[in-house]
Amino acid sequence: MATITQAKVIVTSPGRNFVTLRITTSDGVSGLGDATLNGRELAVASYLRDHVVPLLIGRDPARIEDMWHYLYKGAYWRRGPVTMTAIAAVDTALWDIKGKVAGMPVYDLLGGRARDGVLVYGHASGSSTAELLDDIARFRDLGYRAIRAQAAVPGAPGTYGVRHDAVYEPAAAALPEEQTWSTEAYLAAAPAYLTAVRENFGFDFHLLHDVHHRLTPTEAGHLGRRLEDLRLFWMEDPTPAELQESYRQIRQATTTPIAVGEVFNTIWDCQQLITERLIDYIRASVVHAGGITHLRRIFNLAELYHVRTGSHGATDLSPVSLSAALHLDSTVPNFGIQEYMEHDPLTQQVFRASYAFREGALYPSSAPGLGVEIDEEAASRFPYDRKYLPVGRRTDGSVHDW
Ligand code: CS2
Ligand code: MG
Repeated sequence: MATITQAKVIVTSPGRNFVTLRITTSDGVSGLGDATLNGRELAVASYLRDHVVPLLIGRDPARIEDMWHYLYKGAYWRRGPVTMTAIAAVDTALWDIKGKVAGMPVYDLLGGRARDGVLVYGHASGSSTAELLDDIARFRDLGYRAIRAQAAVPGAPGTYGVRHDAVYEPAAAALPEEQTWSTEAYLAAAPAYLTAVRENFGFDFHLLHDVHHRLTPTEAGHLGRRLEDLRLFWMEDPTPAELQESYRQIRQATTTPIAVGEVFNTIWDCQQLITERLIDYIRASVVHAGGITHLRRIFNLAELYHVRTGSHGATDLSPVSLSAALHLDSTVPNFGIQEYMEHDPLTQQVFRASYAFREGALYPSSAPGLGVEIDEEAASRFPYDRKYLPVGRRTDGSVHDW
């Protein structure tokens, strides 16, 4: 029986910070897991390096399910983004190893593909409606069949999701940038620019929008109702979801589809949202929701309640977790859509992924395992560079949800 002989935490910053776990077995097979938690990367690196890695050495890499429960229940302290991102990295690396040992892509270990291409969405944005419309046209020219639209809001310079460089990266400051938020300004602007998108491009592509946790349930219900004629694919994170039952009010107010969950890290964060059908899409991701093993449980629960998948896939989720996401997305019957932000060219120098983009979809690698590698020599050339996500403040100066 092979055993785990090494587990190495690789912290690198090619374009942005990433944490990657490489597990190697006595058979010389190694697997990768993404352990990146934007703005708190070193917390996960330490959780792995100082507390988990000593537990892995000598254990059987084939016993993925046992390992998951050993790390989840064995820690005593449960749930939370740091713990579940660390467990996710171990879990994903073990699936990568299992695929390599079996000589099969991970999607075949998960029951085989239900679809070839994984529908993805791009991210159009603009500092004005005109800029947004130009960006929408660009993504349509690139072949995207689903596009998220975000534009700046006059009076709220900290509006979420407006790209200022080639790659969108919100964690750009050495200390948290404090961004002003105005719900009134946003509720005046967003319906107008989203309407302009439909008026200029019609309805032959999926249009998505991310509210980014900023509204009350009442405000979110009002916005959803105003957007109904635009036939959004989804309205994302309309209100913070710690109070899962607050989504009942949004659900009662509007038929605009609702997506939530990129900040979730266990099935218990979304159990009520799913079983009461308060949402249409669950956004939990491989890297932050306990790995392939746990995310598959969330997706299987969601299937029973007609909730589809829509995993998070911003550039702060590495090519390792995107590769893993595509393998899982390929197999689940209730797949909805996969978020895709092309990584920085520097990131692509360090991570060698073999998924391919074609006609608005991503195609996972058919190589054994996940089909992604990290060039550790290249990674060593990009030392960690602490960055923080912004902090939101209302116009009266009080802290708001960013
Ligand atoms: C966003 C993310 O992709 C999304 O839907 O919510 O850009 C999110 O803000 C970042 O991943 C946070 O690190
Ligand atoms: Mg989001």
